[in-house]
Amino acid sequence: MKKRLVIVIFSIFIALALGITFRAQIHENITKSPSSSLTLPQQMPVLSSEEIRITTNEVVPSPKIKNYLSGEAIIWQDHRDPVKAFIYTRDSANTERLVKISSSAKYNPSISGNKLLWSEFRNKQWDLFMYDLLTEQETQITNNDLPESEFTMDGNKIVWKERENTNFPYNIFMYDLSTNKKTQITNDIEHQTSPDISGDRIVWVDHKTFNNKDIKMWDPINGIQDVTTADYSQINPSINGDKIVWQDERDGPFDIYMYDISTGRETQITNDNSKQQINPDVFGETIIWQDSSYDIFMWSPLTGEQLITTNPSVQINPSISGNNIAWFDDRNEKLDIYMKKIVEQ
Ligand SMILES: [Ca+2]
Ligand SMILES: [Ca+2]
Ligand SMILES: [Ca+2]
Ligand SMILES: [Ca+2]
Repeated sequence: MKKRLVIVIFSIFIALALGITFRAQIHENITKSPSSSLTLPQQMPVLSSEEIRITTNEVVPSPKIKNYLSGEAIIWQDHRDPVKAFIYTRDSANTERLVKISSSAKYNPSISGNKLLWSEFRNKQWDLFMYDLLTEQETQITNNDLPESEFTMDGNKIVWKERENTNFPYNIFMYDLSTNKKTQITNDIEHQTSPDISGDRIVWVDHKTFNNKDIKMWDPINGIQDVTTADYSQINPSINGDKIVWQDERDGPFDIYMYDISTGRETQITNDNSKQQINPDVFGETIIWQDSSYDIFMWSPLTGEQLITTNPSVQINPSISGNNIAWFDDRNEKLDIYMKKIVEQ
C-alpha cells in the first residue's frame, strides 16, 4: 500500500511538474509502419518483441533519472535495505553486482562505460562521487556544503548544476576526470539547468523567462551557442554525437524536436496536440520518449514512429544506449526497470 502510494505521488509530481491534468486515456496505437513500396536499406532497426525485466526489488525513483543505461550495463538503487543505499549493476552477462555499500544516503546513480556517478551525503554534506568498475577506485568529485543536482556524465566528463546559495541562480559546471579540473560553463543571472553532455559538447536549459525557456550548447572551440530560441519553452535536452533532442511547447502540448549540429537543421519529430511527448533521449539516429499516457515510443529516420510498450500500466523515463532501450515500469505495482532490444534486420 505504501509502495503504491509512492508511485502515485511520483506520478502526480510528474503530471504537476508538466502543468497537465492527468486523464486516463486508452492509448491510441499510432505505430506507423514503413510503406511497403519503400526500398529498405540493409540495416533496418526493428524492436524485438521480448521485454526483459531487469529488477525485482522495487527501484528507488529519482527526481531526474538519466543515464542509468550504458551499453549493456544498467545501474539502479532499490529498497532491499532502506538504511544503507545500495547501488547495483547488471552487465551483458546478466549478472547482478552490488557495487557500493555504505551507511550514507545516496541519490541518482548514473553510468557511462565503466564509470558510475552518484550524489552522496557524507561528512555532513552532499557531494558527487565516481567509482570505476575496472580499477575499483572511488573518486570524490566535489567538496562543498551545497548539493549538486541534475548531474550526468559521458566518458571522462561530468556535468551538473550548482549555485552559491539559495539566493543565486543555478549555473552549469563540468569536471574533467582526465585533468581533475572543475570548469564553470555558464555564469548567468538566470537559472541554467538540466545539463547533458556528449564528448566535448554540453547542452542545457536557459531560463530566459518562466514561460520562455531555451536550449543552449557549449563546446571548447565555439563557447556558448543557441540551439533553439523558439517561443514558449524548450526543456529536457539530451545530446548524443551530432544530435540534440528536447521537449518543446511552441505549438501547444509538448512535442519532441531534434537539432542536427552537423547540418544546422531542426526537425519536428512528433506533432500530436492530444498528448504531451516528454523526457526524450537519443542515441545515434534513434530517439525515444514517453508520452502523457505513460507509454514509451521510438523514432528513427528509417522506421518513423514505433510504440515500444503496450502495457497499460505506467512506463516512464526511457533511456537508450547502443541497441538497448530501458525504462521504469510499474506493471508489477512497484517500480522496476524493463529493457527491450533493437535488432537490425
Ligand atoms: Ca556539495
Ligand atoms: Ca523558448
Ligand atoms: Ca504533443
Ligand atoms: Ca503504459
